[in-house]
Amino acid sequence: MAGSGKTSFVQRIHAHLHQKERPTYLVNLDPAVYQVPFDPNIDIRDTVNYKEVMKQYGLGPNGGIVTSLNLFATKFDQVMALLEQRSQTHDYMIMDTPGQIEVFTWSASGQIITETLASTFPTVVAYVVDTARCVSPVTFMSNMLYACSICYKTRLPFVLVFNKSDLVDAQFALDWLKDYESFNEAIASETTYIATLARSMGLVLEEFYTQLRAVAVSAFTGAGMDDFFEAVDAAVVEYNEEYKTMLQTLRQKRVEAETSERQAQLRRLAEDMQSGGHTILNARPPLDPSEDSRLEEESGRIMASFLRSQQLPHDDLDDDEEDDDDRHHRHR
Ligand SMILES: Nc1nc2c(ncn2[C@@H]2O[C@H](COP(=O)(O)OP(=O)(O)O)[C@@H](O)[C@H]2O)c(=O)[nH]1
Ligand SMILES: [Mg+2]
Repeated sequence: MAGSGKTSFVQRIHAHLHQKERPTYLVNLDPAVYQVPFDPNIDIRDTVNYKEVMKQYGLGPNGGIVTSLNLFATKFDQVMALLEQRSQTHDYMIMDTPGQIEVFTWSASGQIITETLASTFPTVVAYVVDTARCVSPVTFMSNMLYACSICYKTRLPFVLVFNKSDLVDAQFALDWLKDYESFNEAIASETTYIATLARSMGLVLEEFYTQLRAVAVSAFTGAGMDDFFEAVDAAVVEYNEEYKTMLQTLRQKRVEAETSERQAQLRRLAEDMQSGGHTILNARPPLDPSEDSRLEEESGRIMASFLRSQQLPHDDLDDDEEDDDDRHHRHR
């Protein structure tokens, strides 16, 4: 959620773990952020110039973020190589995401990034909510529906973080989650259509909400950080027990479906070219795996030359020689 304190929370996590002498590896995935209060080890802004992307493609702010993420996703294999290397010396790797959830969660690149991470590392989604923006039961329910949609979309273990608890005590929100009756009481006086809808949603999703791991924190004061890490540890156990196998199976199925679709397309193409009694191309068996990787290399080359032609800086991730410092000159 934009402005809920994600970036401040990442900074707090870093400070908290630093105090416990547990090194963290920080990644900024927000191309549009002006200033980051921590020093990220990997920064999307080193690879993609968001303002230039908007200018060159004639895009607005959200389109610019999605396109920047898409360009970054084409380099994500290099990021993964770095992360795998650094994971040997770092207990936690924290990704700070762009503000609007739909931009990250529902974009193709957001999905690629999340799934790629989750297929290699125990991955946990922390959904940061501004507690002050939850005090009305109707907005609270709308926030929880967002949380629910992200949980279903990513299929990853989830921690709901009620931030800014220094401004508003978040206990009411934790109570509403765990006990439908207390939520129902809070909304009882409202008779609008939307309040009735919120009541019904609460009832339908009661089971989901009571299972949800939720914590109250303050990125500002550092309150609730131990609770947060307790929730993360429990989420990691869940990842290892349930999600890992499911993600690997899903991934395998998708690869198989894509391969057979590609083969069917090639077969149809070969048949079309043979029609009319004049054979242009001999139908041949489906492509073998080596042919597949040749095509991938070719498309990688096309993408690289496309990026060059757009004069987008894109080669900053090539060098990972520096010890624990993957930062580069920023194009801003
Ligand atoms: N009082 C208070 N303010 C906070 C807290 N966390 C973030 N903020 C403020 O909320 C605003 C948005 O924070 P930011 O981290 O940029 O949010 P993001 O857009 O989700 O990354 C900033 O003005 C922060 O100073 C908190 O725990 N307490
Ligand atoms: Mg931010």
